[in-house]
Amino acid sequence: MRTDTAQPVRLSEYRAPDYLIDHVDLDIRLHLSATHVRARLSIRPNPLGRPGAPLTLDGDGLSATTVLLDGGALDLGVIAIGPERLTIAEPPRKAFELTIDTIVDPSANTQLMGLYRSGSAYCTQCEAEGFRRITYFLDRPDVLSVYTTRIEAEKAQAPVLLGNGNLVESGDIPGSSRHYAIWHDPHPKPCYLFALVGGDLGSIHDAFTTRSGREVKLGIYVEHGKESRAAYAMDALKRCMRWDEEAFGREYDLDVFNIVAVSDFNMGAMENKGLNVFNDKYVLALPGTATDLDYAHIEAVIAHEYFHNWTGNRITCRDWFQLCLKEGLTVFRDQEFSSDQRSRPVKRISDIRALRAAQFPEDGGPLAHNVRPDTYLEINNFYTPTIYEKGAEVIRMLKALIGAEAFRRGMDLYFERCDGMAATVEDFIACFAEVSGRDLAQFMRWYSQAGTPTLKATSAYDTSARTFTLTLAQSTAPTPGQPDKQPLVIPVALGLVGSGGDLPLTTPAPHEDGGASARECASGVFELATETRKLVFHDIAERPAPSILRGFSAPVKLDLDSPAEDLLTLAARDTDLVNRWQAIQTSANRLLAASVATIRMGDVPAPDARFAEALASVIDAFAADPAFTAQAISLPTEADMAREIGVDVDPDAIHMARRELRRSLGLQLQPQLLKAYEALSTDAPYSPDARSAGARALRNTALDLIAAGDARTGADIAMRQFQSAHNMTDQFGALAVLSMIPGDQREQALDAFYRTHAADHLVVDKWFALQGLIPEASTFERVQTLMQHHAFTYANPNRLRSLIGSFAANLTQFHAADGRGYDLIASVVLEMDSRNPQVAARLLGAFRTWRSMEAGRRLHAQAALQRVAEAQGLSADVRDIVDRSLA
Ligand code: 0A1
Ligand code: ZN
Repeated sequence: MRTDTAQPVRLSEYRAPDYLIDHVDLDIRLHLSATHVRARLSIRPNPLGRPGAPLTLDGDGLSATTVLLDGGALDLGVIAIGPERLTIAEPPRKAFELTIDTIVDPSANTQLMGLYRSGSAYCTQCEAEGFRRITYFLDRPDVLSVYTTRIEAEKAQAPVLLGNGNLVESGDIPGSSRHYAIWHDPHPKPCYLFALVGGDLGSIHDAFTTRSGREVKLGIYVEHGKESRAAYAMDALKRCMRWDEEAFGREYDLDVFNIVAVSDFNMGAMENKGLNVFNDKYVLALPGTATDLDYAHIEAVIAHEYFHNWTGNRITCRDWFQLCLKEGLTVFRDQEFSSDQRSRPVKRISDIRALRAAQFPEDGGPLAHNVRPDTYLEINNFYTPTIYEKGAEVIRMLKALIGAEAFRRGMDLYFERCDGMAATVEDFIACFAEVSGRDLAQFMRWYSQAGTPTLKATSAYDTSARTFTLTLAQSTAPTPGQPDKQPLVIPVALGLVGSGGDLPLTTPAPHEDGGASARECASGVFELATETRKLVFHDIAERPAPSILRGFSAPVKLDLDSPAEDLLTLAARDTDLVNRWQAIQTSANRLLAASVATIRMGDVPAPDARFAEALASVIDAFAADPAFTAQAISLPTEADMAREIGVDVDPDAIHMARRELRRSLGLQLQPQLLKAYEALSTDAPYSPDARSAGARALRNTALDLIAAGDARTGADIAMRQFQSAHNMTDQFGALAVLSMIPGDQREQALDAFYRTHAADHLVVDKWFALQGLIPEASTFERVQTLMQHHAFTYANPNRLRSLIGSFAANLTQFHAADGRGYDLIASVVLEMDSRNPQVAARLLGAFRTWRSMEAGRRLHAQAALQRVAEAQGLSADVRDIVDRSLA
């Protein structure tokens, strides 16, 4: 394991590799604890590198049994071999071949990086730096090679042998119980996209004909007996293949596309060329085992990995600083796909929620970093919401700024110009600058400046002049290492909502006071590129309610001076559904913030009748769009409130304020909620489509609010739903409601659920997760007891995340006033670190908001972090996170 002495890697120090590896010929003989790897590497000096430089190949925990140069043994004085590198001081100045034999132990690999075992299968994970755990290599994304892989294994143990690219040969090995398969991938790729799988797996097969008429064989490999659960993933795969042809003109480029689902995986999935490996939770679904949300995630992750074939694989990253080049862009692409398959505004709302829940706290805390970082200690710690989700927001803003048509032309140019390259963000942005004729130099700051900007909007209406003046101002608070911030280019999509709908946006000419360009007025997207900008709208006959940042046109915090009535107007009438939802959220945030303050003064908050009325009208109109209604009546979460409050956070006061608001709304709105609940009840067979899922979402959200208002009524309905449900969405929705109501009924329902689903690990994960989230003091003991449950294990990342990860996301209990929540997580991180540093480091990220807590909690959090920091032999992963968290 790499330990905590890692040296920083800096973007400014990038140098082209001194050597290139054109061909990689692998012969991998799979054995449980001693797999033999022979790598034949065709190496040549890079004309762009330093002539005569030593050749240093990366390793991680390796030892070589043989090293041959052009078939001959190497002198010990010429070569140095250690676990972390293999160096040849004076390699030939012309092309040569290096043959390296290594032996690795997949069964002992608990880090799940490199070659490891998941269940009874062999599989690999090489991004970011896992290939160096298989063989010595130039493990960097700008070294692209053509791979041929021969895989050999016991036929009984691994009848299925899969590799990248196309299958060229397979057969038995005469006189032995073993067999082999040879795979060839004609597309040069970096080693992080290498993969192999060997195992006794079930599979389903299908085919896809590309628009140019090529047939691609599709296969999804799963545990035996789970084949029927892969059907939805297969359907999603075919839909996203078609979509990429239509939306981006991208066709698939091999004869086969295989997906393998494994249950031990550090992340969601991996886009290895032609052989995607998935965490099985993003593949397996049946109505009785997966919720609507699971189905939506499967669709999105299948699409995400598939879309990487162009954005990531055909065009890869020059170095790991450019990670957002593939990840932000590919998230943007999968979001667009899901929007087209489902409801665009509802998808946008859930993406906004996710961004605020995960990325905003990262950007506002000690782990804040640029969308393109300048430096890193451990690259595995940069698979973050900032790289992924904020990275996608940056692409979305680019599209808003230059328009859909120029955006598409820019993408076309990028695919044409950079195909086969290891590219940079500059290469990408240059394509859009070229097609749009715009100078995007300032836009690049989105990549190099961390922190969430605040956009402050103030407005004034002049009745006699019939003008409406909107002043926009931006500011970004300092982040670690960046005390001074520069203005960004912020696209602000705007509407002025009058009594009869949107008012025309007419301003003076651009150079005049309050002016804007014709393009801005026509598109409704105004650019804030300086610290402040004033916009004056003419011929405004009545005071409008400004709808600012429609569609959440930029990843900023909006500070609005709009009066409560304006928000209610928007909640009722904004043509932009995202802002209609946002107006309700903003109203709720204001009420909740006031309640928290009241509670902390020792008083009782008063209910707000107007807000309840606004929600009542939203619920009354549910039939038009149940999925939207479900989002609209879901109040900000406790974590949302903590973020809004920002400093001196008291989770217990937040919990009380939210509980009180939900109690009063649940009671007042009970008739409307019951009506919607009943109206949406159906005996129709389960279908995961967006409309049916939306109906279930609203029913479950309504039930949740009913129970918040009146626990007895809610529990009765939930129990009935729990017992009669014929799909997991309804069953788990009911269980989630019951889990919030203390008493025997809850325990019985939890027991019954476990007994029914004990054999299904993905459902058992849900059972663990639900219990870690209960906002009660007894949850601490419950979690400790569950850690002794025979189904709990540190060895499986999903299982660890389900119980411990959910507890770490439980605002009141993780941040318990006596610090025991912090201690528990710190202890689990330390326990986990020697086994799987990536998962340990990610869990430690739960502390990212510790400085925003009130003083008592802050001290406890700091002490827990210090305990981690002082531990001996920490991994580089945890060392990096703990040091940044404490800095
Ligand atoms: N590139 C993958 C994410 C990923 C990154 C690292 C991994 O190592 C354990 C695994 C997957 C994606 O964006 O889906
Ligand atoms: Zn990705």
